[in-house]
Amino acid sequence: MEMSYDLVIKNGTLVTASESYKGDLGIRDGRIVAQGEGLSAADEIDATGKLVMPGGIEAHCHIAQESATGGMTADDYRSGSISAAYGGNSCFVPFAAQHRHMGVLETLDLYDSRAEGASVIDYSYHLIVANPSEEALTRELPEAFRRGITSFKVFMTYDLMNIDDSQFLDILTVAKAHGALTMVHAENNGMIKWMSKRLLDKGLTAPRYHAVSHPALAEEEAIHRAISLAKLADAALMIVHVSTSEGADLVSRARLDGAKIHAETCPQYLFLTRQDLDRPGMEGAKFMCSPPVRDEATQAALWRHLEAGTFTVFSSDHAPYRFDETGKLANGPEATFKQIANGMPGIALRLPLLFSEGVVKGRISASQFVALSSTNAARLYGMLPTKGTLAIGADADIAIWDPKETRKVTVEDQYDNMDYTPFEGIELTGWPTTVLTRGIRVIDNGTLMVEPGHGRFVARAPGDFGPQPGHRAPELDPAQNFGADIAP
Ligand code: DUC
Ligand code: ZN
Ligand code: ZN
Repeated sequence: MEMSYDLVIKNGTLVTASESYKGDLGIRDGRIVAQGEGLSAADEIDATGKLVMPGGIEAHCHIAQESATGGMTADDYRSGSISAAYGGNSCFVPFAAQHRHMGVLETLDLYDSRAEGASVIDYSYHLIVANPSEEALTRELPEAFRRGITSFKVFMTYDLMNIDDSQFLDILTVAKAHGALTMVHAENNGMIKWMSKRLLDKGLTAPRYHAVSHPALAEEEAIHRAISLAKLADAALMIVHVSTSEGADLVSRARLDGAKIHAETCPQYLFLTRQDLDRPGMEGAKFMCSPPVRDEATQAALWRHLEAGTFTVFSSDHAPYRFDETGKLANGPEATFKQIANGMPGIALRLPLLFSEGVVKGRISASQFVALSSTNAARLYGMLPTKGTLAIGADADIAIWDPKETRKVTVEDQYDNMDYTPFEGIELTGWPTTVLTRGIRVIDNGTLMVEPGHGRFVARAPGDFGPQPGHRAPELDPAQNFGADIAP
């Protein structure tokens, strides 16, 4: 019997995390049901000369989220998801941020109310845990897992958010018991506070001192400690937004040793430097994020780690605060670097930046691009094989890219609620032309095709974190030590 399809994507180059091949995709009821040649349907997309890839999964972004000091991001689930879709994403996983006075489940309810009916692409949340109370550890986190929230982030810095090492171990242990993934913002709180105070005492308050106050050593120390804690708990860990070569070296070493350590880096650490913070007046505030952007030598080292596989995921860390009194300038034009919101937008440009500088420039393959932008996030965060791949039976979450189109980035072409982009003026080759979520065109040749609410909540399964390819010390490997480690 001949299969019928709602939609066929014809004549494209299909790219997965492992290979590229010419073929057609048949889609029915929102899922990929066939791959082959000569498929046809009443509704067809001709993808001749285009790349047909799993839609991006943006796994680190801040949407409709208040900071601990109360500032709200400029993007909500409507504008954030539209901007993400224009940037080639068919799914995203923002944060649901617990603040210390809130319960975990209350936090999830709040974000449900913010996302429901608003998003144009599918979504889930990572939970941010700022108060790992007994109640949270024993009752609420297990309940969050049952609701399909299988990852959460903790902070080693920020007085209003950070947890101590033993609380970190508690969370790693609960996560391990459920197959959830702990994520960490790894910077040493004391070093940053100490540096900040000394700078402010000297009257050094401009945005450029933000970078000075977050030394690379603060990241290196915290990543080392986070890896050690994960090893002690024998738990998997994702180190988000790695910004230093020293931090990436530690991750790479830990992976070689067989620890289940994953890491992420972001476009700002590959494309911007601390010189951007030196712009006159408060302009530098546009480039403030934590951890801060570094220097050209660091950019080169992070690219090498990206090429070599140290980083499992490449995310935007979209944290949009406008350059006005609702955002960066909320504390006035004289604010010190401590009083300026940290973060920058990038949800729409993460993939074009990686494609142009990574794939077009020959640093990574198209399959590595798919792995870094979609498949690996789906695997770690419990969405494979429904999302993040072109397998039969997967959701038809697809991005069709024109690998030859060249455009210059301008703020006017952005669909977020921001009034600047830190990537203004960069010329990029390779842009998404059509993005589907569950077989429906969300973006088609520059036009938004769906209403807010097309996006649905994705209840996630436990992720797949390993095994790592590394080796154990022979003395500890039961297959090699002749039973010497087994007690008599
Ligand atoms: N951490 C993030 O992950 N994003 C924005 C700011 C921060 O500290
Ligand atoms: Zn962070
Ligand atoms: Zn972030």
